[in-house]
Formats: sequence, C-alpha cells, structure tokens
Amino acid sequence: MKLTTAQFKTDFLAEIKTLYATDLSDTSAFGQFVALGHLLRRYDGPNWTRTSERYRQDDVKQVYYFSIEFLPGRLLKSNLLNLGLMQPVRQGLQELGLDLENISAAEPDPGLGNGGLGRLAACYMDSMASLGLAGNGNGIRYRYGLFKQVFMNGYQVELPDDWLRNGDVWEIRRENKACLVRFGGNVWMTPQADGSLKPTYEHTDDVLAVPYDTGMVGDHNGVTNTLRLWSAELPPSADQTYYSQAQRDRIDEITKVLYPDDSNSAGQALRLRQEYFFSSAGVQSILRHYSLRHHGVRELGQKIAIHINDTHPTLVIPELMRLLMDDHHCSWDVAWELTREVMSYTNHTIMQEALETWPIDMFKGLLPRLYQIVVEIDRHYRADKTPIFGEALVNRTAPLGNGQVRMAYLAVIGSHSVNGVAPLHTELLKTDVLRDLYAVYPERFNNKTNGIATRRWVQIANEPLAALIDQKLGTEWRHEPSQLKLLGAYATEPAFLKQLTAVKTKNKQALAKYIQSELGLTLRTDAIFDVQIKRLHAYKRQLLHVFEIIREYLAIKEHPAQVEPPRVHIFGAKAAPSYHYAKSIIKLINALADLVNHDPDIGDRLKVAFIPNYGVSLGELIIPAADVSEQISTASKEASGTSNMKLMANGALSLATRDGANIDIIQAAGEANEYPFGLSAKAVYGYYERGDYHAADFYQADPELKRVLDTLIDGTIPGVSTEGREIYDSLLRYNDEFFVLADYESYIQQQRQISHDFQDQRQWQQKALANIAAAGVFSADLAVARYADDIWQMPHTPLKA
Ligand code: GPQ
Repeated sequence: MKLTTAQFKTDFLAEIKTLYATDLSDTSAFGQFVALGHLLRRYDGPNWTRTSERYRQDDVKQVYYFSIEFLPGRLLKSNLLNLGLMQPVRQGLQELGLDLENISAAEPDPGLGNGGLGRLAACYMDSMASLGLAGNGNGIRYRYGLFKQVFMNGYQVELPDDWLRNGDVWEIRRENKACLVRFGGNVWMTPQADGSLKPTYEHTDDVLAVPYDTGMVGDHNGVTNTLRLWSAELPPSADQTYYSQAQRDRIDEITKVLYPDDSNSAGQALRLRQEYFFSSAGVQSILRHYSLRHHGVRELGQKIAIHINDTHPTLVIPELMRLLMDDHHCSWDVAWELTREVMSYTNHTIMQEALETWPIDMFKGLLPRLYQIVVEIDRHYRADKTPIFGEALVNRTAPLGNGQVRMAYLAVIGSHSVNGVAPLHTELLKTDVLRDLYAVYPERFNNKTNGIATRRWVQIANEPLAALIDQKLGTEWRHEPSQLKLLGAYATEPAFLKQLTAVKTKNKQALAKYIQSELGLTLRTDAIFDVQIKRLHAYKRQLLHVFEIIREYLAIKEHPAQVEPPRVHIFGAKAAPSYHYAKSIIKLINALADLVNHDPDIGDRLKVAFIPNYGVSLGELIIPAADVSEQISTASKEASGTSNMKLMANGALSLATRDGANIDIIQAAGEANEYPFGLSAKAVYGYYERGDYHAADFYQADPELKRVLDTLIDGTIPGVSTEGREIYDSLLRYNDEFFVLADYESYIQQQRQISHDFQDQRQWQQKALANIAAAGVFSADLAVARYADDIWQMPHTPLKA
C-alpha cells in the first residue's frame, strides 16, 4: 500500500491519542508498539476482508494447515515488510524521535511451539499468503507458551511464559464462531427411518471452543490469510448449569499451556484432550463454512484440503468421518472416500519415542464416539488388506494394536498423501519407520523438503546483508529467492567479499553487545562465531560440540604458543523439563563456560556463550552473526533441520553430518563450501544390524579422546561431578547410543580445518557467498508451492493487490 511518512505520523499520533488519551511523550515502548499494531491492523483490514470475500466469491479451494504448534515470532516488522511500509514507518518514527527497533523489541514473541515443527508451520503460513494461496492455519491459543528458560547455578530453571498478560494486538476474538467440543460420557446409536444411525449423547463434558484469528499478511500482494487459534472456555449455560471449580479448572487447563516436550510423545490424557479439542473445533468450523455455501458434501474434496502437521491433529480423520455421517447423513463409504481425498499428513521424525500412541482405555473413555469410528476404520482396514498382505503385516499396521490407538498409522490410512521432510528422511520412512505401510500404499509416499521464509530469516533478521544483495541484484530476489543464485557471479570480486565480511562483523557486533549485556561476557568479533541453536537432545549431539571445546581448552593450556584463530562457541537450547540427561548437558555446558571464560591462561582466545531462552527472536539476532553452523546430529536421526537452512542463507558454513537436509545443503552449495563429516546413515544402520558398535574401543584407541572424556570425571570441570559421571557412563557403560565417539575424530578434523581456513578471509567469504547464493533452493515459498501442486492440488497464482 502507499503511505507517506507525513500521513503515517499523523495516523500514528492520532492512534496514540485515541488509545491513551495522552500524547507521545507519555507512552512506553510497549504502548507505542500497541498503537503501531492497531494502526497496521487498520491499514491491513481491507486486505483481510477482501481476501476472505475473494476466496468466497471465487469459490476457490482452501487448505487448512492443522498444527498443534505455531511459532510466528514477532509480527510487527514482518507485517511492515510484507505490507511495504517499512520505509515510511521507520522514517516517520525517527522523525518523531522514536526507534522502530526499540518498539519492535517490546512486542512479546508468542512461544506457541517447541522448535522446528512449530516454526515450519509459521514459515508456511507466511508463504501461503505470499503465494496468494487460500491457506488457513488451525491450532491452539495457549495461555502460556513454552517456558521461559533461565539458568541458576548453571541449571535450567523453567519460568512461565505469560505472553498474553498485556493482551495480543494482532488477534481478533470471534465469539460468534465458537463451537462445542464434547468429551467423555456415553453415546449410543439409534437407527433412523432412512436407515442411518443417529447418536445420542449423555453425561458429556462440553467445552466451548472460541476462535482467535490473526491475519497472515502476504508479501506485497494484498493477500491476508487467517491463522485461527482456539481457546477453551465454559460453554454458555442458558440453564444456569452450575459448574464446580474443579469442572472450570478442567476446561481451563485444555488450552492453558503448551506441552514442553519436543520429539517425545507425552501419553497424557490432557494432551489427548488438547489434540481432539483443536481438531474437532477446526473441522467443525470448516464444515460450517463449507455448508453455508454448498448443498451437498460431494465436492468436498475439490473445495478443501486438510493438512495434518505431524500426528497431533490426526483425529481430524475420525472427526470428519463423524460429522459427515452423523450431521451430513453420509454413508460410511462416501464419508471415507471424501475423508481420504481431503486429508494429507506430514511425518517429522523417525524417532520411535515420538510416534504417538494412546492407550485404548483412555481414548475410549475420553472420546467414545470417535473410538467407535476408529474401531470401524480398523475393521475395514483389516478386512480389505488381510487377503492381500496377510495377517501379520496387517496386525503390525492396523490403527488399533497392542492395546493402543496408533496415530501415525491412522494418519497414513486416512490420508491420500504421506510426506517426509527431506529426501533421506522420506527414504527412511519407506524402508524403516513406515516400511509396512509403504508396502500397502506405495503411491501415497512422497518427499517435501522443508523450507524457510527468507523474508524473516534474511530480509528482516539481516538487513545489512539484504541491503548489500540489493546493491548487486536489485530487489527481485526479495520476492523470488531463487534469484539469489545470481550472487555467484560476484565470488571473484574482492571488494564485494570485503563488504560481506563487513556485514558479518556488524552482525557479530550486535550479538556481542547482547551477550555482553546478558552474560557479562566480552567477545572479540574477529573470532570464529561457532553456533549451535536447537533443542537440547541427545541425538542432536551438543555433546560432540562440547568435546571440541574441551579439546581446544586443553590444547591452549598445554601448548600456549600454538596460535589458532580465536573462537566463540555459542549455544541456544531448551531442554524438556522432564528430560534429565538433556538438563545434565546444559549444566555441563554452563560449567565448562564458567571454567573457560574465567581462565586467565585462555584469555580471549576461547569463549563459550550459552544464551538462555533461545527462541525465534533470539534466532534473528544469532543467525546473522554465525560463521559456523553446527548441524551434527547422528546421521538418520534429524528428519530435516531448518536452522541449517537459516544459517546457510546468512552465510554460515555448515559443519555437518550427512543427515536430514544437510545432505541437500551440501549438495546445493558444493562439498568444498561446507565441512561434512561422520558416519553415514547407512553406516549407522550397519552398526544396528551387526550389533558391533563398541564405544569403548574408540576411547581406548585415541589418547586425545580419552583425555577429553576423562575431564568429565576427574574434576577438571568444577561442579559437574554427578552430571559428568552420568554423561561419561552414558558413553562408555551404556555404549553411546548416538555414536558420539565414533564421529569424534572426523568432527575434530573438520574443526581444525575450519580454524585453518578461516584465516584466509577472502576464501572464507567466497564459501559464505556460495552458501547464500544456494540458499534460494530452500525457500519456503518453493516448498509450499510443491505442497500445493502435488498434495493439495491448489492453484497458486499470486493475487495482485
Ligand atoms: N520436529 Cl516430531 C520438531 O520440531 N518437533 C517434533 O515434535 C517433531 C519433529 C522437527 C524435526 O526434529 C526437524 O528435523 C524438522 O526440521 C522439523 O521438525 C520440521 O520438519
């Protein structure tokens, strides 16, 4: 939209007056943020209304992306960027004596997700709007997001994330669109005159699902889509039904807090209630919207697509069946055909412990009608497939088995598409995790490699880099990230490479400033910034990174004369509160940081910064400052990874195992521009098959490794006697489940190579440039376009404003 600086200033001052009945000098940064938020909502309002009207009038197919997590990050700057208002607003604020950065920092960062899965959902929302695709998000409005992490004495302590305390400027509460979700009680089916069955419910616990909508603004295209998050409330009790405090609490708790566990199935009744709550509310609202405009349900498959982001929303399958049969009078067969046509499922992990299952007794008690439907799905599956695939395979893959409802199997059976998130991951789904179901439904399996929103991760997070790219390429790359490849032409232009270094240094200074103020740690910005940011998990192997730090520490102590470039090791990682081992590693990293950072022999040659409370906003600060991107999971375990793509796009070189999308990154940027190392997935599976991995052999064979490991238990690192022993034992007594010791040598070798290569800044920046230029391949716009083409069958010509 067009907006002059003068007009903006007038509007903004008026908004301040209306909201606060005072003038600018009397407002806080947060107050200014709220006013700006309101103003942007007003500017964008017509787009949002027009988009919905347009979709309705044109009767276009709509996709509903169901995800139990969304991590949108702060929306102020991304809305300004996408609306094309960054310049006049920044300028106008400046003329008023204000600073956009200051105001933006006052926006709470909604932590409605744990990590990669939730952030992916948010990147895809941004891309759907930017492609002009009729895409809707559907999730949970958690009252408390993922815990706020602080360190006390080096230990992780979890504090509540009260992100809604001062309200949310972006959301619209739509009470008139609320619906009832039923739990528990009894249900029985009564035959009707037309032969159908009608359910009667008694003693159910009813919960009111109230939607809160947030506009998802497209990139300069006049499109604003909707992210709908549901909140659980008391149902309107016309009959003055009395709710006890306990009943109120039970309703309240459904959307009170996000489960803080990443890649681990909780198995708790509350989680199952959360899952059904937003699945049911979402499907009800889709069908209500759909029925308003269509007579029959027969063309449902042409008009809507429902995407199941990991197994958490799988109950949309039996829920849609229920509504089609019980409310829309479909037969089983018709309902089943429509359901499969509509549904598609993305798997995000091969880790067994993350594959959700629910004890049948719990499921049946909580969701009696849905249970009947799952039993029926199970019965049909068995009847259809046993003659072809035999009883053994069918028993292994049916939705019900071992006393459990198996969500991933239900998701595959009830969808027309199942995708993994990187080529290796999809391959492992076919050959390992979902092998039997692949045999039954080979045509359903496909790959959709993850992508990232370069708008947020480059244009917003790294303005200096974006400006430099503009100088070379113009601004087209901002809307077509594939254009980034044109940067390759400047690899031999020394002046440009120097500018790249200058950009990196500037970003390192900004991060160093933050670390100085938060951790009291002074950093040299000519040091290698070696970054690992992701959830703390054994398979992600922060431990391997720790061993490199210990090795460097010992090397400097023992050979003070040997000079390598200074290093700063930067971590950001939350551990699930119940994940004991991961918390021990946090304590170890903090203890090591304490030791290293305060040792006068070490000085500024080596520093360790564990930045607490990692999340989207900290990512925006850390990623642009990184030289090295640590992507060091055990090969086969990381489904894709997405921080690998964000770091690459910001010119960090990957120190990476051949796992997940690292493989594709290494291929896209070229082997010579990354630092690959370690066992291949095939080698890892080889160890599993032969059962001949002996971690202790590596320990015995390599004196340096032995020396490093011994520091865990010999008092070198003060304050970790219990944690050090626990970790030491996990590697040597319990044989190192994630092959840390097997990969130690090749990892260290690449770290040495990095230290060597970094000293030639010209060559280093050439490699950084190769990474930036290749990053366009991993644009979320492209990923979403592939979903639209192959899975959702939706047109996505951008709508022009
Ligand atoms: N992922 Cl199953 C999560 O962040 N949370 C989860 O519960 C599961 C997966 C991640 C996965 O570990 C990464 O490799 C992916 O890049 C990411 O999902 C998005 O696909």
